[in-house]
Amino acid sequence: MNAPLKVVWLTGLSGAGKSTLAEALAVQLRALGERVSILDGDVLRQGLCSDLGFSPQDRVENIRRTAEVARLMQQAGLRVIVALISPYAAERAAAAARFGPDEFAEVHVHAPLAVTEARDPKGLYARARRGEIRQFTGIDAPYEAPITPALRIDTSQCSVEAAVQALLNLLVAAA
Ligand code: GGZ
Repeated sequence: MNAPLKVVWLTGLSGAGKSTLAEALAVQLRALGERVSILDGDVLRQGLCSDLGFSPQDRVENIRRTAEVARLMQQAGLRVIVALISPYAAERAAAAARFGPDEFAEVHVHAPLAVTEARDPKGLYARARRGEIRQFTGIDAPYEAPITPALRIDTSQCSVEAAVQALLNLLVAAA
C-alpha cells in the first residue's frame, strides 16, 4: 500500500489567501494525477459545521471536526488540503497529532492585517470594525501565528504561482 498522502493544513487570517492557494494547489496536484479534496472553513460552515459560530468553544469544535474529516479522507487515499483560519496553536497541534509525523504539514498563509483588511473581499473586516460582527479574527479575536510551520507564505510578497510552487516543493520533498 502507498504511504498516506501528507495533509496540507493552511492556517491564516480571513483574506490571507488560504482558499485561493488551496484551489490553485489542487489544480496542480490533479494535473499530476492526485485525487484531491479541499476542506474550506467557509464551505464547511454551510453544512457540516453550520451549527457552529465563532466563540472559542465553537472554533475548537470546528477545527476538531475538520481534522477528523481530513483524517478519514486521507485514510481513503485522498490528498487533503485544509483551508481554515484555525487560530489556536493548541488545536492545530491536536489536529496534527491525529496524523503520523510525516503526514501533516502546517502552512502559515500570512499577510499583514493591514493587507487582509484592505482586501476585505466580503466586507467582513469593515463590518467587524463597525461592531456589526463580534469576535472577528484579527480585530477582536486572537490569531496565534505558528511558531515553526513547515512553510510560511507571505501572500503580500509573492504571487499565487510562486506560492503554489513552494507548496509543491514541500510535498515533493516529502514524497
Ligand atoms: C473570522 C469569520 C467570522 C469571524 C465570519 N471571525 O474569509 P472568509 O470569511 O470567507 O472565511 C472566514 C470564515 C472563517 O471560518 P473558519 O472555519 O476558517 O474559522 S475558524 O477556523 O476560526 O473556526 C470568514 C468568515 O468565516 N467569518 N465571521 N467572527 N472569520
